[in-house]
Amino acid sequence: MNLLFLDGRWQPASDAATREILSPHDGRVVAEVAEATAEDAVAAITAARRAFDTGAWCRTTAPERAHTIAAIGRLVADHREELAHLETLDTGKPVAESRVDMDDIAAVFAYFAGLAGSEAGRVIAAPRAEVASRVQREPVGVCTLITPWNYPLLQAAWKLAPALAAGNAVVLKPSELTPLTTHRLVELIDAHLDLPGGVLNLVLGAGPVVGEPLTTHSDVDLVSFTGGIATGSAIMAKAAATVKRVALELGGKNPNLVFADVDLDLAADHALTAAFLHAGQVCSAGSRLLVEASVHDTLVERIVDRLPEITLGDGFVDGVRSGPLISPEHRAKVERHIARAIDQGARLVAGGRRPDDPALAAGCYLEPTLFTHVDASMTIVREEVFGPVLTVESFADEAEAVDLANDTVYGLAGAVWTNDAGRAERVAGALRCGTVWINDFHPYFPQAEWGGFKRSGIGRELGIAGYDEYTELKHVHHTLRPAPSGWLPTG
Ligand code: TXE
Repeated sequence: MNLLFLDGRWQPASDAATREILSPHDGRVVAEVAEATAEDAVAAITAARRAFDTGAWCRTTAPERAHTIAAIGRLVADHREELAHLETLDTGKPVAESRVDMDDIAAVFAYFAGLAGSEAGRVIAAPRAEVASRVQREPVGVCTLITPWNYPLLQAAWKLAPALAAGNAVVLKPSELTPLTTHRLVELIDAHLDLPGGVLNLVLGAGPVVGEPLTTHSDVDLVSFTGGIATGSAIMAKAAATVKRVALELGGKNPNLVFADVDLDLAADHALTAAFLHAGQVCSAGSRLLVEASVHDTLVERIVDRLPEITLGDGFVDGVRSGPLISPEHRAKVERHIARAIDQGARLVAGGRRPDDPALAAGCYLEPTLFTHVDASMTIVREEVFGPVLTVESFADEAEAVDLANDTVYGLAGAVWTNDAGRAERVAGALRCGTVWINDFHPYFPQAEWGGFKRSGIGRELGIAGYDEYTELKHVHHTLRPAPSGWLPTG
């Protein structure tokens, strides 16, 4: 595991440095990986540039590329158990969830394989006779793909599948906290498939070190990043100097609106999943529950009643519902959020502390936490916590529900629970976010675009737009019977 993949070859970091990967469950070292230098990142970019410019991949036919992308999906399916095991080792999430991730990843590659094979451009109705005009899609060039630690291989797949399908050369950089599955996938691709050297490069290392060339080097055409808003906006600023294309997914502060007419048991069940799945380390986590005032107390009670069902523990143990947070630093940040919420007057109804279980003492665990009596002036309601923390507010009517929901700089996702179809559609239309669930929370599939309004990001992943992100449009105007331009006198 302790090698980088540069220009089709496995090699150590140029200064031979390595990094220990720690289990968030118990802090033990689970792997040692190469820690790239900035020079390694430049070498990866240079290899990708050469691979792109010599055309070994980008000038293959779309069906040929589709064949390779589909084969990557099958590799993931064939190695599902091994990859799921690594993902749980790295992230601490229950292995059942890691298996679902692997199934989703295989589906993502299958989807983009299909899309690549069917992309044929567009014939234009030209305004002049004897002109054949078409608009075609071409790859952008060298793409750097920077991914976070919460869904490591899934996020990599969302970027890698469309980028390769469209014919780009890529440099993939997983989070330094969770590189294991991405590393393994690149190994599998290298061992089983015939990608030309330099088309796919893997750089492991610290964001600020290797991230600098990945986001500023003049040979990079596009940066696709998923992560925090601070890092994302800094990347955008850096990429601006060389006018790179940027695609950013920067998380959310996602509202989950519950009206009084719904089955409250069902709403409670989904509110818990929305907020606490993967310890709340989900960009679309339903971290703000907005409840119609008449059922606020009842819904809060039902949620509190079911909190003990969220069994914390080792992701490899059957029956465990939630793992730890990703790192001691991240848990400390979530704990600071909790302390500040209490200072600012929020009422702590449940959780807010580390579990007593001595078996979990070495891990980054935190109890599922519930706050009521919060409002939009509080940091806990405004900032992305990215941990197991749910806040509950109440609203009087539909207009107030929408106002509260939209009162955020984020706009990734949101949900509305009601049995009134008209209201459901009105609210779905009024929410300023990239995904709205009606009477559900969290489902996604590769056919539908994913991404944020407002500061949740720029661009889309998945769906047709997720493929288009990695393409340039070219208009080809073909005059079939060339004649003088008409600007200069003829004859
Ligand atoms: O993310 P970073 P962090 C949010 C969440 C979390 C916060 C901070 O709120 O609390 O972000 O998490 C790489 N140039 N999300 O600090 O820094 C880094 O190596 C180039 C939301 O872990 O954004 C990693 O590969 N790259 C989110 C990736 O950026 C740099 C998922 C993400 O790290 C870099 C994760 C730099 N200067 C956190 N600095 C979501 N949208 O789902 C770091 N990186």
